[in-house]
Amino acid sequence: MEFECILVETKEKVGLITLNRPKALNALNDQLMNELGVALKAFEHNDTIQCIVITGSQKAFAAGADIAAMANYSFMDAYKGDYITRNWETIRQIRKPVIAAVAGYALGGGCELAMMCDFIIAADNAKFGQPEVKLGTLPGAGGTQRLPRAISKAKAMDMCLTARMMDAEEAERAGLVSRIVPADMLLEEALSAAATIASMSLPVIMMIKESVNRAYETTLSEGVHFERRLFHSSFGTEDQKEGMKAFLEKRTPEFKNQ
Ligand code: CO8
Repeated sequence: MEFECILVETKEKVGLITLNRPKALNALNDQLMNELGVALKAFEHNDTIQCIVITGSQKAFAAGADIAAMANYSFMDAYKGDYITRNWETIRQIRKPVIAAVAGYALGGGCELAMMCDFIIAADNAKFGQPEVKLGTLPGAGGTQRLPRAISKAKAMDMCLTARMMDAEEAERAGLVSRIVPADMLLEEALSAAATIASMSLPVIMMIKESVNRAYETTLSEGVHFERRLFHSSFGTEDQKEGMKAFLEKRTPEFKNQ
């Protein structure tokens, strides 16, 4: 498939998706969301790829859903149409790790897209916000649900009700982003983190992702039980044998994803 709204590259074991509608600050329209879904699924099914990075431009990761596209929607357009469901949750179905590398604006659906990734690395110029209230609507892709889990109810309410933006420093303090890097180092840093992840055992990476995500869906005791079973099952992999043997032999492990 030819892409027009995103750029797709591979860097050894890392798949890189760059949102690319610069004139609209990467506003997330139907076409972009279609292409994003196709690219994500292609990386998911590509045996060479072990980690995915989604990024935007220096000015904007994404300034939200495309306001021009939805401005005249009726309730029925919104409720029955597939714009609203188009690949917005696809990213949650990807079992390989997905890193959001965010510079500039991550607003509305852009902030929600970043939060759907497994973690966010922010450039020092990043700005996060849920400004939908200013448009007479509210976050529709998980903003009111994922923000409180990520940064507390108080800050989530503040951001969603006042539409104020959070800069990178505050986002890191609040736990929304895992690290901040200088804007011109963002991609390098994100690709390096992705390459580190991609050097590990893919089945184990997938188990870790599944287990951490389970923490948001279940009780502590059920979550620990789930983790314990995955821990047990890791002993059925060749990679666990190789990882522990390599440690004892003081060498770098060679994982085979088996
Ligand atoms: N949609 C469409 N076009 C946009 C968007 C957007 N979200 N954001 C920016 N643009 C366009 C502008 O219209 C402008 O186009 P043009 O040059 O043709 O006039 C171009 O991008 C550049 O934008 P600005 O001139 O405004 O640039 P500034 O640097 O002055 O301002 C801002 C940058 C602050 C980011 C500003 O553009 C802005 O406030 N944008 C809107 C942010 C916003 O409100 N986002 C939330 C959108 S609603 C949403 O995301 C709901 C998600 C629900 C998902 C539901 C799934 C189920």
